[in-house]
Amino acid sequence: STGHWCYSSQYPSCGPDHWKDINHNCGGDNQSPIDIDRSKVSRDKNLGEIIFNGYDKAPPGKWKIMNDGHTVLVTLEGETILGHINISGAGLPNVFQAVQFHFHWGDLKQNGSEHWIDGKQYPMELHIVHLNSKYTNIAAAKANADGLAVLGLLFKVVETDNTNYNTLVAAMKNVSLEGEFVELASTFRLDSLLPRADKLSRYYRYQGSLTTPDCSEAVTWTVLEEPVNISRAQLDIFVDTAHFSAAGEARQKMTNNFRPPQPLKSRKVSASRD
Ligand code: B30
Ligand code: ZN
Repeated sequence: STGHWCYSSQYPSCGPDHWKDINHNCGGDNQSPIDIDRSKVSRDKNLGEIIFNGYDKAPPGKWKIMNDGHTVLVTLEGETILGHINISGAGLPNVFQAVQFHFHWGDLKQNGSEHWIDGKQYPMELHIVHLNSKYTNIAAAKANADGLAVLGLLFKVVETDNTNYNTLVAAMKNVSLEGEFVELASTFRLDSLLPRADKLSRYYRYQGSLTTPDCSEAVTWTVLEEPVNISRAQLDIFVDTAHFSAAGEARQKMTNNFRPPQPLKSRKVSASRD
């Protein structure tokens, strides 16, 4: 079972150090996230361009944003959506359908990415979760090493707002407590959340896991080298608005909802061509 897991910013007694006691998977040899040591990655010529399908238009219909008590996530699933937004290429064994995206962040003083590069943690990380189209749901996909492809995007703080994030930032206040959900004011092009189009061909690839319990080792990870720009003011809205706690509970800010880097063990990290 996934029992009663948490981040140590909520309760130290159920934080990442304890996850392996709650779910055996979390102590496995293929866990995520990792610190990507660029001096040790090997270039793999099979890692071509990521083919983004449906990322370039705002789909009809609605997207739901929710606070699930450990992150804020937007679900992309739904009759009109599933099958229209997907990724392929990039050495992936199939077409992978986008099902949801969510964030991991720190606090006013602490960076909050899950993946690190060369010993450096970034302020925030976006995960766009994709399901191998040969499986019909995440539960089935989780049981297989080729089940999921997660695209990880690191953030960098810059002076000016990234206005492509305005819809999300504005919605945070409506999902400040666990269990709250609303429809977003509008859908948008998913590629508007990414770095510039000419920066998408450089990425790192390795085989890993979900970064939360049950820590299923079912994820082909793609971590883009180029960070997404966001302003401090926008990042602070993530840090200040969301709570781990539900209505009627003692308020606990949702901060530092990241798992620290896990041992690489015998795995290899590959880099795409430029
Ligand atoms: S991650 O991208 O490795 N951080 C799940 C998907 C991606 C990642 C972690 C977990 C996932 O689907 N978990 C099972 C379903 N979740 C709901 C959710 O989507 O995120 C239930 C749960 O975890 O208890 Cu909150
Ligand atoms: Zn995640």
